[in-house]
Amino acid sequence: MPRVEAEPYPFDLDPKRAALLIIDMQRDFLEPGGFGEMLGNDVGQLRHTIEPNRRLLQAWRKAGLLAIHTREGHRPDLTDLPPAKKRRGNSPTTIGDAGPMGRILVRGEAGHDIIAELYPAAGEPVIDKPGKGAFFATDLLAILQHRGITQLVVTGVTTEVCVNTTVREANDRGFDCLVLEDCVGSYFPEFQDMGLRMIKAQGGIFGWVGRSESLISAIRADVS
Ligand code: TIU
Repeated sequence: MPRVEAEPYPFDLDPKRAALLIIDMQRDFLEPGGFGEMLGNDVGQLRHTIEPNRRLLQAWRKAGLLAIHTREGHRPDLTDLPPAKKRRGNSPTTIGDAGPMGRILVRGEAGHDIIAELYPAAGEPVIDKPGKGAFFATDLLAILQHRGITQLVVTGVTTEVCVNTTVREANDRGFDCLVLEDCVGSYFPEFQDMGLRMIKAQGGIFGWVGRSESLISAIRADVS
């Protein structure tokens, strides 16, 4: 079993039981004019995550392993949008309103889609989620169970919001999560740091934290 350098101690990857879960690498969070910017954030802060994710996804696919993508967003009629989420932020523009990449955080709009660099390949499940966690109101758990997945390598944005929420949900459902620090990003450097420390503290209370280079060398060594 490939051993991946990680904190608080090495992560033993079982490739047959592992999936890469890429959280919300959508134009709405990474490009100007979308949901991230609407919330008052500098979206440029997240762009350093694109290249390491691209390299990892390429190596992961080459090893024949399962990759799953998620997207945060809502139905065009907004029936799955909690009124509290619509109101939150007190912004003049909110979810469902028109923006330069289409209606903000609405399924089917340009801004809701995954960035070109990490676009899902045929056969890779895409999970549309209305919340921050990828397990809430989705079929992710069923998909993972049907494939016998017990380990998740988690990447994407943002570290302290959708990545952390998903890792906590996964942990309570019995999954081992390895979060890759160079492949997750936050609009706030201090939240990036704390978001990762919260996962690996107390003996790995929610999971492990590692880096993509270590995982890529472990999977390459395993397939060669
Ligand atoms: N605002 C923020 O940091 N994140 C989100 O709203 N969604 C995700 O993290 N995907």
